Amino acid sequence: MKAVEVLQRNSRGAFTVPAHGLYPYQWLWDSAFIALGWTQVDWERAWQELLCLFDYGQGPDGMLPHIVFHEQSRDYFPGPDVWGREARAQPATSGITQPPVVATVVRYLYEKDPDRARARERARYLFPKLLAFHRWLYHARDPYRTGLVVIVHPWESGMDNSPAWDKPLSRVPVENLPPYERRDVKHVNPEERPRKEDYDRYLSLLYLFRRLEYDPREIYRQSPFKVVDVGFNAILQRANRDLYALAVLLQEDPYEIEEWIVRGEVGLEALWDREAGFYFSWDLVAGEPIAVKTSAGFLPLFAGTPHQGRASLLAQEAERWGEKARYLLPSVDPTSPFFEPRRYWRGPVWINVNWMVAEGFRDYGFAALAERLKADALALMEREGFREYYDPLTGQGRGGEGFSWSAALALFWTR
Ligand code: 9WN
Repeated sequence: MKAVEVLQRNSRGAFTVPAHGLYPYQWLWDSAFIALGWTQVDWERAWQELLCLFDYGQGPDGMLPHIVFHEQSRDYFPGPDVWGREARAQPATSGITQPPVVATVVRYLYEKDPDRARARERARYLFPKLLAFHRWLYHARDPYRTGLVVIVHPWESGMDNSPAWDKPLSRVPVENLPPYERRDVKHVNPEERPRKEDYDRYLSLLYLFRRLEYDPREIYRQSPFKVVDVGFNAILQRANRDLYALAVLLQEDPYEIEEWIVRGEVGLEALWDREAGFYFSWDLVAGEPIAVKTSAGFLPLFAGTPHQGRASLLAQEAERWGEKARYLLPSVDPTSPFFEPRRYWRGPVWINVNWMVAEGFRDYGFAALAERLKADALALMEREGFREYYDPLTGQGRGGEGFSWSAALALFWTR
């Protein structure tokens, strides 16, 4: 199937499901990448994807949920009944968020849409909503104004079962859960998905947040999983820069955003581990760095915060990963004991990560490496189709098929 056909098949009017069957709703960061793909087919449809996300998903406090449950579906668990937020809004949503890449995408749409009147109108409409989302992130997740926000659930990282979450997640007490039936393993080989132990803890966190009635202050206080994710914060830092640029272009006051950028840069660079020569996430509950090398550690390049010396060390690190893995960029250091080439976020290549990291390397002048990340991503998709992820050793496609953000980024990257 062609990339554009994948998007058309997964389109549900004004939003796009990440994969038919496996993921039957609208996801936050998926929609942002997907909108980039739609720009190559239909600019109006690209804007609709984002309008739909904000109009139906955003809460009155500015929060953007990781899932908007537009339709009823028995294909996915946990659904709206488990989250228990139907009374708050229709359509119902989840009660946690996801990496805030959306401001970066809105900036791109605003700058490149050939219909200037539409671009201005839509960007003006979305700007206060983006601002409200970023404000919510700081209020809810950085109450002590450190410049970095925490995630309270592995799903918020978008890199759900990254080995970086193993230790912090192991501290989450498993509740006496109501019996549940996973649907993901009906669509995908269980060896390519998280384990039952992980799901029990994902759900235990969900039920805790539900009992706390999704009150952000209580969630921040009581969540046993509280992590400063380097990937999430790097994406936020980049998004702040793009939001700042939008503010200037739209003649809005950029002062508040500037403050986030200044503090975010200091915070992000404090996640650099000098001994390892790499960026690590931080476990706020244990008060220690999470010394596991994952692809999230390259994302500060996308944020533009490292100085050239650190960027060079990251380039050398990527080259080392590339000696071991046929295809860049594995989600976990392929020389580490955590590396599992087939399982979800524990080794496979993900197209969206390749795109963000390649943008970063290109901006820092590592053109050959950026090209390799792109060429590898395109080769994988050419060979195996638009899969959710790929084995970095063999190139074999894994997880969902007809995956929207892979198709979208293939279109966008070859524009
Ligand atoms: C939970 C939709 C989402 C992506 C995430 C990816 C996966 C969901 C799941 O699918 O997560 O949000 O049920 O496995 O990890 O990054 O947004 O494509």
